[in-house]
Amino acid sequence: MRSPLIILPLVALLACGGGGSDATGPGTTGGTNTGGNNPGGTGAVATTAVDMKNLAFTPAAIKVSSGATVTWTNQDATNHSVIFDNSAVPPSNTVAAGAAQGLVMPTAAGTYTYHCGFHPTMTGSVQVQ
Ligand SMILES: [Cu+2]
Repeated sequence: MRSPLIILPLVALLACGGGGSDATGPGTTGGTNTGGNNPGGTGAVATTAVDMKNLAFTPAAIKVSSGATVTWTNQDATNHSVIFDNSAVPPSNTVAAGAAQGLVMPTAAGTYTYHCGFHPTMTGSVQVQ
């Protein structure tokens, strides 16, 4: 008569414990966010076109395929540039008002951050998948 009462709590404990540890198992190596299904990501937009507008990169965070060419278009009335923090991507020339420039992204997966050489507060990132 007592055995069903003992078994039920055990089943509940096993179900909770198993689910929790499985969910946190992968992705413990840290480093840059290269996960394809990371829910805590930056909300990167899948596009190869970025506007320089109102002293900001829009969208600020994008994701592209390996080796893609990303084009920045200056919609402002002042000069901008695109300087990647990783030297794997050569810096852009000065992008004059109304002009555009494309840069070839690396083939290695990772998130590459950049800023404007004229306006250090202008920052963005490209996630290469
Ligand atoms: Cu700028």
